[in-house]
Amino acid sequence: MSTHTKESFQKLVEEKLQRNRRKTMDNASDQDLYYAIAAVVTDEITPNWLATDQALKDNQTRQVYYLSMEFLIGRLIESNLQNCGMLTICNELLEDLGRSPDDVYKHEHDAGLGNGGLGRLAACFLDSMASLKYPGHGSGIRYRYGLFEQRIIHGNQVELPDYWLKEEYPWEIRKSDDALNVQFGGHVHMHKKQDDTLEFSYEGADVVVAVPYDVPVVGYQNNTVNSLRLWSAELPPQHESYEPNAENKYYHHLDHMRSVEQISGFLYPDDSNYEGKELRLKQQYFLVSATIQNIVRKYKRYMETPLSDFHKKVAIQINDTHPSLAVPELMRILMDQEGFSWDEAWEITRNTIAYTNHTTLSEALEKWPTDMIKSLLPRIYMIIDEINERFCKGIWFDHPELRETIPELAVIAEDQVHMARLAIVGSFSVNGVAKLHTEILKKQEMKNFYSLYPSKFNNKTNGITHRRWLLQVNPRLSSVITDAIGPQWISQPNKLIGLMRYSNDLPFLDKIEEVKRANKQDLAKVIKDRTGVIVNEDSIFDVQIKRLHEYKRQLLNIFHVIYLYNEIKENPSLDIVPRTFIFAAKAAPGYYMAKEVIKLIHHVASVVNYDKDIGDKIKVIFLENYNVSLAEKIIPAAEISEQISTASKEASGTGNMKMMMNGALTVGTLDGANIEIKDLVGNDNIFIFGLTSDEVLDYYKYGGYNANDLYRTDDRIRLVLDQLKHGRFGSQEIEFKDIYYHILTNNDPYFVLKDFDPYIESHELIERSYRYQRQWSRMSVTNIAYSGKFSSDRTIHEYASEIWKIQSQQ
Ligand code: 26V
Repeated sequence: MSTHTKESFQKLVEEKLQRNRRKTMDNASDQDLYYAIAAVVTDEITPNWLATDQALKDNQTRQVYYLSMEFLIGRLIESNLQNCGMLTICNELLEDLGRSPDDVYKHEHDAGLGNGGLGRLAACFLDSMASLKYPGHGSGIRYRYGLFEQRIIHGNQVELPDYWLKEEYPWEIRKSDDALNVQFGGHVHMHKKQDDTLEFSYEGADVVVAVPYDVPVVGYQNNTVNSLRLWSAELPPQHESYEPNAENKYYHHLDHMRSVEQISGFLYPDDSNYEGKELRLKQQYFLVSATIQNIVRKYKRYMETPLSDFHKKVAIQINDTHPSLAVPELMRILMDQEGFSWDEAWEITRNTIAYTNHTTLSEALEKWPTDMIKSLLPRIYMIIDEINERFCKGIWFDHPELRETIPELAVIAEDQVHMARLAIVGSFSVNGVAKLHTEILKKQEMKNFYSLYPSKFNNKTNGITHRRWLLQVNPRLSSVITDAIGPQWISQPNKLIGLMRYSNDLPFLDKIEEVKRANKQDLAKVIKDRTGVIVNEDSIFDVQIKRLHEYKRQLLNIFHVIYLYNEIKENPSLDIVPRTFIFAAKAAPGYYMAKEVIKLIHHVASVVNYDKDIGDKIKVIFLENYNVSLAEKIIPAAEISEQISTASKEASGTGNMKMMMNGALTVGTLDGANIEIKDLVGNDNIFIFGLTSDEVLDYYKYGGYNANDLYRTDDRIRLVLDQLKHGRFGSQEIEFKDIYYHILTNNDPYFVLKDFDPYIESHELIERSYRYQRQWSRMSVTNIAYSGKFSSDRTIHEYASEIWKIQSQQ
């Protein structure tokens, strides 16, 4: 950890300004300062990075690799400064110089290499692994374009490419020496060897070079630096088919180059309606093949034990099914390159790989057409086919009771490879991400697999890094907490429970209220700058920020807003506690309904925000381009956290945890981790409403719900829906008939109308509670106090001891 003083730190920054930017403190721009500070931090990190790596080699340590198509790390400048112990002096220095730290740090473009929860979870896990000194590394793709940038034009979402690498990215180091080849296409040849075993070779494959870029993952003030290795796809140096003189060859060459570089070109947006796109399959194999070859190479270089002990030294966690080709790829390498028999290779593979499931939405489950895998990855297909054969035979002979279910279990069925089934069969652990989610996997979605392998299934409730999501983003609250209970909560987040002693302490509650007020003022400024709307700083800040999806039910939220609007229009003197409804969400570019909802929110906003009868009783704010950095600004100011998914659909949710930790109260369904929040804080400190997951699942199974009945019998619902149909929000040309018809003709598949009444009631209770500020603040403190459980440190300890069997390197 750094021992710098402000003066010595300033000197280093000046040196970097001079050497790297040809500037002095006097003429340096904010951007120059950003790069100079990042360079100082890099110097600080590097010796520890080398030492962490060397110690793992010296100690022959068992390690884990977290494979993920997404790492939504956001900005690193502040967290790296903080974790090296230099954030405070850096902020002070900048302020002394009359600079705003925010203006300097915002020159780091968010690394938006993820869609949402799954990618951000991977980033929180990296932070916790390093901060707890676990030997764990990330492996992902260095997409040249991250998740699209969102602009809103006349209420419509427009997507722009996110070229995050336009300026130099100071944290990465290109490691050309460690580049590896990944092969696509071609043909497989079989040869019988003298001992009658088969040998496989490939011919005519296209070779793509995987070049790693390493990003340091800095532990919190503990001298540990792990790695996030991001792979970039490039053409081999002397591309064989290229003959400089032939003109058409030149164009062919350029074409080929483009197609290779596409592999790490952009991140696919998740529209949860799974589409088997060939380029996405290429990306997945590219990640998997480069990563596994790399792990095997490293093992052979540094481990003294034979490769047959691979699974004793290596665990590979796959983040959803996206990297599940790790199963056949490890088999391929062990058999075709390292000479293991099928049984030996299978033993190693099955004991190396562990799989996390993040969704039960059947429409999101990955399946690839067999023809696509066969032509793109012929050898991998042969291996999957063999895995499937052996697996199905095993059931037939050893589990006659499951014979009937073979079509639902088979890895290959109806000309498709089912990736979740491949991942379950080829791994030693299958985990869900919250208690309810794991139960649904065991009892419903994967029940036959559960009866086959009961001991593989386990739960690991998600978590978030409290170092970023509390300590870094909410310095005011952090210092109030530290003043009350001391700084131990930073390394032991469960200590936050000590705040319960202050839940009735009036001076403490005063401070909590002051903090929230100041954070709300900060956010109000951001809102004003970005939207021009002035919000009432005394209103309830009611926040729903997450990917836009029908199951997350932003529609229910905006229906509530419309209902309130109608109530006030009906009775302009209605005494309500003012509210600011804050939304931020990206919709997948091809997801029509999601985009309609964004448009609706905007049109409601433009009616409500400028209606004289409404005044500042209600404001509707949509902040565009939701990303990690925007979340960091909104969350500290949130008072109500909207977690209103259709029960059974949200595997866990992690935004719920972030807002709870910052003192917001949850209004939510009994879904995902909301249930575990409720179990901790008790019913009095959370607003739970709506159908339970059993009720939802029963409706799906047995029917019995009729949305049209509700439309007919509930005047409030009918009014809202009719307003959509008749263009009350919008104009002649812009109406929301499609939403109207979608709900009524498809029988409201996400139960928006069914949960409308209990949701309104919950909000009425929220309003009554908010009027008693003291009581509200007590509830808020209770939420903060119990949020320690949702630190990803707890989650990572559980993964480490129960799945990975790795030790902290104390
Ligand atoms: C699917 C696809 C399909 C095709 C193209 C790209 C793509 C990208 C991502 C996905 C799956 C997304 C699944 C996901 O994000 N699940 C969320 O995981 C969170 C962390 O466990 C959890 O808190 C959320 O409840 C869950 O929705």
